[in-house]
Amino acid sequence: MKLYWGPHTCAIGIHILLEEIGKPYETEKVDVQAGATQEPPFTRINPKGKVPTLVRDDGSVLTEYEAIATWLARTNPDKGLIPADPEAEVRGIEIMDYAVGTLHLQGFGRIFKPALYEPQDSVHQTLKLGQDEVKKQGRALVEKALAILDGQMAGRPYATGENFTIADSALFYAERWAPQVGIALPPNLAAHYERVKARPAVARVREIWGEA
Ligand SMILES: N[C@@H](CCC(=O)N[C@@H](CS)C(=O)NCC(=O)O)C(=O)O
Repeated sequence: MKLYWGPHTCAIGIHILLEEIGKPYETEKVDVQAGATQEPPFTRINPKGKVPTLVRDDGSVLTEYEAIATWLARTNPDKGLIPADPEAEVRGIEIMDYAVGTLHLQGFGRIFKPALYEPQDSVHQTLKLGQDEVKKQGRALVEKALAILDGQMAGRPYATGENFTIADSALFYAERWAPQVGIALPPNLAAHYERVKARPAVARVREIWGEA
């Protein structure tokens, strides 16, 4: 099994899950910043041009954060990375999907890559929505999403209750971008971020990523 990852990316969440599971795996660093995700040889592995990308032992390729996280959790049931209780499970999916689909891709996406979110067609280009405006929209989306997630995290150490699950890995990768763009995490998320960061698996990943 091999994880393709890039510095500063959401792939850290999947890397943390691999460390939590503790089975052997390989990694390959991709220079995402330099655009290596958008060209061969990487696009021959994942034509979507994104990390995380997981190549499994049978050679099949798995993409999309939630699919990879779910597969890792389901194939390692002893690790408890998906709660057994159905209500806790769906609340975890709810948080993970909001972290990936809204907080990351709608909010931080606009801040990190505003050009991709500017109107691309001739009709809407007349709106002259500049990159600064797109970034401003991104910040508003991030602040709203963080406030909602903060409410959901009240009174619980981890996203689904007492134990670390795949939802925490997603929440953690998104939380970690907030200070990088000058947005303070609200209190419950700040505590969650520190709690996850203190896990030995996270420390090992951060060392591999050259952050520790
Ligand atoms: N929907 C994808 C999004 C993954 C994604 O946006 N990855 C970013 C890094 S956080 C990436 O690889 N960007 C490289 C690029 O767009 O070239 C998922 O959930 O895995």
